[in-house]
Amino acid sequence: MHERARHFSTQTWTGGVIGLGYVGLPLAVTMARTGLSAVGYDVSTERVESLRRGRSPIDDVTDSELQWALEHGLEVTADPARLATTDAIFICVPSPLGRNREPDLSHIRAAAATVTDVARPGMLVSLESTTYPGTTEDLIVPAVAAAGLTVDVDVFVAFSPERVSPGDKPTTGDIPKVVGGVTALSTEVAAAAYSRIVPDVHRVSSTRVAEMAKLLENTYRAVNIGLVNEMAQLAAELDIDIWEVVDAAATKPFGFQPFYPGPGVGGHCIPLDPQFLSWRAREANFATRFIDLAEQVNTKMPDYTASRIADALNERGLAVYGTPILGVGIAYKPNVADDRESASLAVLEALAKRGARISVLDPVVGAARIESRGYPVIEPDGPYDGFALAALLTDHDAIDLERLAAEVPVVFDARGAYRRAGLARDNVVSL
Ligand code: SAJ
Repeated sequence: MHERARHFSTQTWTGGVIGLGYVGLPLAVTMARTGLSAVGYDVSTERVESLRRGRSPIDDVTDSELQWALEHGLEVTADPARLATTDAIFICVPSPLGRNREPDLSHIRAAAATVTDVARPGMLVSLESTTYPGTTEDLIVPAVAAAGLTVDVDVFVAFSPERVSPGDKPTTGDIPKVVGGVTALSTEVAAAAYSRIVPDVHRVSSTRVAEMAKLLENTYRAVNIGLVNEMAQLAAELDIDIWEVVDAAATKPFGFQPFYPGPGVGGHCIPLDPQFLSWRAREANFATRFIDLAEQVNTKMPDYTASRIADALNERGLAVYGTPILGVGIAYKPNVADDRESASLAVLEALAKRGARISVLDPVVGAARIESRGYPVIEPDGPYDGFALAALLTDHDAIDLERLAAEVPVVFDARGAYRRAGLARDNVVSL
């Protein structure tokens, strides 16, 4: 084993994390929990101040877990120079899409510039942000070269995709990690470091393989969600219950993974990550038809959902225009407070455009965020009267389905929640 790999494998070292969001903060806390030291750096001084006070900005790290880490080797700072004291730097910054759906690597570039300022001999630098194949070679290798360091001589460079699924367990420390270095030796050193943080490291031969593996994981989800969303529309035409169909198919113990229809695909991963691949493919004059078709189907789901809600009103002699509708759940998926890229909001916008009078109930996202989106707030304990229809768009566990169906004349269930809960109500219409 190379001396540097042995160092990461056997010694107590300090890991630096750039970006203390839903990926970086769990990683920094996990390092402290495994007995390593960690320096977490974020450009946001208010985020750093809040963290220093033991206030976690993300659901997957509790305040007490953060406080424990702060007392056991985690330092949080807004001073990038502190990263110069670390042995390894893990870049966990956002990688959004730009206005024309092209990769926006501005955060990764800024982190690379920080690496140039603080990198020193012996360091490992690992990029975790989701991006197109080739990014680590294009941006991180030049950054360490600009610091006068040479890969495999005095610095090691790798890519290791994050696999955090907000709101779902297991957490960072329990999920296998793919690790690919720019060279075999960088892979060995990176694998040695990550083996101290996660139980299961899967080595691959290059950063490009690791970058593409992440995109395949999420493209797989986007395409299969698109497939079941198209099946849902076909099933509705054939007057077949798609939820019953999926449950039946899911009894097959092999060769089938259930995906479920919904009002569309939200969050900051599934709608965006496949676009990194299709963007890179276009550069290679390659058409990624599955990605593009899935995106077409998924981005049309909010309008389709709104039209199905309009049908449900119409069948009861009601127009959308002027009708009070209760939007239930604006988070992008159940049991998270995040409403970024939420399809639920797109459905409500489509209904509001048709003149519906929308109010919103979302006990997880909370009143302030609902109001910031311009909707009147309905408190979790109600009352829910005065609405002609409730549109159940994100089915948080905290939502009282029975009360909703008892107090609102019609519930449009876009998530199959009533069926899953075994609640048969004749005033519930499903997607
Ligand atoms: N959705 C459906 N039908 C489904 C599954 C999901 O409509 O059958 C919708 C959800 O409601 C949500 C969107 O798709 O709006 C994305 O859902 P998601 O479950 O993929 O949740 P994310 O984006 O928070 O997390 C995903 C991770 N999820 C899982 O593996 C279950 C994983 O793909 C990545 O680790 C993560 O994105 C990421 O950070 O890339």
